[in-house]
Amino acid sequence: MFRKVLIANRGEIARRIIRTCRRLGIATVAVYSDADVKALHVREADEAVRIGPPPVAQSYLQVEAIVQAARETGAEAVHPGYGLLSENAAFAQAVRDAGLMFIGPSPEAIAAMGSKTAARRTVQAAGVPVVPGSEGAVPDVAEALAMAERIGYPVMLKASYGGGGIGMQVVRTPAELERAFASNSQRAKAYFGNGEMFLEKRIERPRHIEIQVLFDSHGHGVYLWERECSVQRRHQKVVEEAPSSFVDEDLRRRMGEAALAVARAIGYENAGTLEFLVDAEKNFYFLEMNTRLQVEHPVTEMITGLDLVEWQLRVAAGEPLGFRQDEIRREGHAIECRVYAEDPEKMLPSPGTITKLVLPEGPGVRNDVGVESGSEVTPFYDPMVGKLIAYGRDRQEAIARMREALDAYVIEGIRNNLPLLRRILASPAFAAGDTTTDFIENLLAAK
Ligand code: MV4
Repeated sequence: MFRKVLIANRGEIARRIIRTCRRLGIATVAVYSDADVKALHVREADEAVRIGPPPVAQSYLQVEAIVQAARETGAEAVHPGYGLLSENAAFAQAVRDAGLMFIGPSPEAIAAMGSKTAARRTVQAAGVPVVPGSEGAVPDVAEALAMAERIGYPVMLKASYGGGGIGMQVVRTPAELERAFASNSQRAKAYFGNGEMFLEKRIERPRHIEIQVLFDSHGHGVYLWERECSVQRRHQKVVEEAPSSFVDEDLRRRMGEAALAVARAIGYENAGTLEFLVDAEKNFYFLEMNTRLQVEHPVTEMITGLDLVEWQLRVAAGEPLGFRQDEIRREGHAIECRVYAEDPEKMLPSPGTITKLVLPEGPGVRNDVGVESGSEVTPFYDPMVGKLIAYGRDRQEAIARMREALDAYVIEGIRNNLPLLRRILASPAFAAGDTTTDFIENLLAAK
C-alpha cells in the first residue's frame, strides 16, 4: 500500500479522502490556494503545499504545480477527488510521467469517455443500448435537419464535449432546430473548446439512474448496484438515493451487466460510474461514463458497507478485489441531500461567512462537509457546503431520519437550500418514489 498520497482537491472530498488514508495509515499531502489557507482540509492533512492564487485556473487546475508538490513531498500517488482535474487525461498522464500513481483509470480510459459521440460508439459496440440518435457528430444544420427527420421530433440537441446542460436543448420543430444549432454549437465551443454537436431522440420524463463499478488492475470488476439521481435542478443533482425504488431485480442485473461490459471494453480500472436514462417502460439507455469518484458515492457506501476511497487506493496499489459479485451486500436504504450555499429563489451561489454551523447527529446520519463555523464561502469554488446522508432499514426509515436531520441542521450567515431540501423530503411525490427528472419543477410549480 502507498505510504503517502497527495490529494489534488479541496473541501469535503479532500477531507473524505484524508479520513480513509488516516485509517489505513497513509500519510496525506494537501494542496491549497490563497483562499484556503485556513481550510479544514489543509489543517487535517499531514502536510500542505500552497499552489497559487484563489482562481482554480491558477491553483487547483495547475497540473505542473500539483505534480511538483507531489514530487517535493515524496508522495507516491495522487487522488484527484471529483471535478477539477479528476477527468483530465493530460493530468493523469502527467502524474504517470512523474513516476507517480494516479488513483483512477488510465489516461486512455478517461479519453475514451471524454467525447460523448465516441463514447456512444464504444458503448454500442459493447452491445449496450444508447438513446436512438445520430451515428456520430452532426456537421451542419442541413445534416441535423435530415437526421432529426429520421429520429422523429422532439429531439435533444447535445454538445459532444458538454456538461451541466450547456449546449443542450430540446428541439420540437425543424424551425427550432435551425435556430438552435449554431447558437448551441457556439456556446459549447466557448465553454468546452469544441463545438461538436449530436442528436438524440428525446426521452420523456426519464429517470437518471447510474451504476457504480469497481475494477482492479487484474481485469476483475464488480458493480455496486445503482443510485437514483433524478431529483435535480438546472442539471445540478440535489437529492440522490440507493437503491432506486424504481429498479427491480431483473433491471438491476441487466444494467449492472451492461455497465461491466462497457467498463471491460475500455480496459477500465478503479471506481467509475455509468449514467443511464431510464424511461417509464424500464428501457435504459447509456448517457455517459464518469471516470472518477462521484459526489454521491456515500449512498453506495451505506448500503454495501464498503469504503469506496479505500478500494480506490487498494486497486491503484495493485491489490486484487477480494470479493465476487455475489458477495456484495445490498442492505437498507440511503439518501443524500446536497447542501448548497445558494439563494433559494434565484438559485445562484450565495457567498459569505458561515457565522454558525450545527450539523445534525443521530443513528444512521452522516455528514460529509468541507466547512465549519467561521468558514468563508468564496465565489471561487463550488457552492456545495456539504452532504447530509441518512441511512435506514428501508426507504421510509431513511426518509424519516433525513427529515429529522434536516430540521436539526443550522446554517447562519449565508443563504442556503435547506428550505428546499425540507420541502422535497416532505412531499408526497417523493414518499411515493415518483422521482422523475421534472420533480423539482413540478414541486415548485405546485407552490
Ligand atoms: C436527455 C433527456 C431526454 N432525452 N437526453 C440532462 C443532463 C445531461 N447529462 C443529460 N440530460 C438529459 N438528457 C435525451 N435523449 C433529458 C435530460 C435531462 C435530465 C437527465 C437526467 C437528470 C435530470 C435531467 C433534467 C433535464 C433533462
